[in-house]
Amino acid sequence: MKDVMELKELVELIRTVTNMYQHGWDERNGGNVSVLLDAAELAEYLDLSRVHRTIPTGFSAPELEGKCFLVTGTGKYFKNVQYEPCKNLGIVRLADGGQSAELLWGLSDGGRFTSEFPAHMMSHVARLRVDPENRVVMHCHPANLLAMTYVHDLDERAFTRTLWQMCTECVIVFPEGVNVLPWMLCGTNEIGEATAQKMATARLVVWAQHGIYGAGRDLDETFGLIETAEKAAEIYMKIAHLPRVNTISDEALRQLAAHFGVKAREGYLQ
Ligand code: 2HA
Ligand code: ZN
Repeated sequence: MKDVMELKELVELIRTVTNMYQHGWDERNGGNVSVLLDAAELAEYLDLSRVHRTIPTGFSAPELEGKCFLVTGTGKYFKNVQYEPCKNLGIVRLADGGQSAELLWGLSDGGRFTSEFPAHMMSHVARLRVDPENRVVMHCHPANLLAMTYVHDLDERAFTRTLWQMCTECVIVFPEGVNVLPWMLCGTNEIGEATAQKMATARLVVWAQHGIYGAGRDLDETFGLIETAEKAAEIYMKIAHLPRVNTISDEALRQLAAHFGVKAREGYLQ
C-alpha cells in the first residue's frame, strides 16, 4: 500500500484549504470542499473493503453510487487542516443509492463530513452531467462577493455583466457567467437542490448574503474561478459609490470572447 498522505488530491486539498484560509475566505469553520477521487487509484492507497463507519446522508443520489470523495469535515477549521489532516478531512464512498456514506479514511475524532454535503453531492451530479471531467466543488465566504450581494441587483445577467466589466480577464475565465441564489437556509437538501440546478448552467453560484460555490476539473481551476470573481467584486466595491467614467464595453467583451475562443453566455451581451 502507498501512503495515503501522498495521494495527490489530498496533498493539493491541504494546500488549497490553507490558501483559502489565508485569503480570508474561510473564517472559523466557514467553507467546505469536496473532490471526486478515482476509486481504482484510491485502492493503491487504502483497503477499500475496510469501512470505519457508515454515516447516513439524508438524501439519495443514485448517480453517485460507489463513488469516492475527499471532503472537509463539519465544524472543522481550514486553518487547522494542514496540522491534522486525518481529523479534519475524510474520504467517503457513497452507498445505498447515495443514502449513506462509508468512511474509508479520516474524520478520526468521530466527526462527520461537511454540513453542506447535500449541496456538494448534488452539485457533483449536476456538473458531471454537463462535464464528465468535473472533480471539485468548493464553497467559501469571500468578503467582496458577499458585500456585493447587499448592494447589487441579484439578477444573474446584471450581476454577471458587472463582474465581467470589472476586470478584462473575467469574461475569459467564466464566460458562462455567475448564477445567483437568493438567501436560503444553508445546510439543507433544499439549498442543495437549488444550487445543483444553478450548477447546470454555470460553474459559479453565488449564495446571496452567504458566499459562493465553485466547481471545476481540479482544485486550481475551481480556486481560480472564485479568486477571479472575488477580485472583480473587490473592484466593484471600490468603485460602486463613485461616478463611473469608463467601462469595458460590450464590444470589447465580444472581442475578448472571440480572441480567446470562449462563448459568452447567450443573451448576456448587448
Ligand atoms: O460552516 O460554510 O455554509 C460551513 C459553511 C456552511
Ligand atoms: Zn458557508
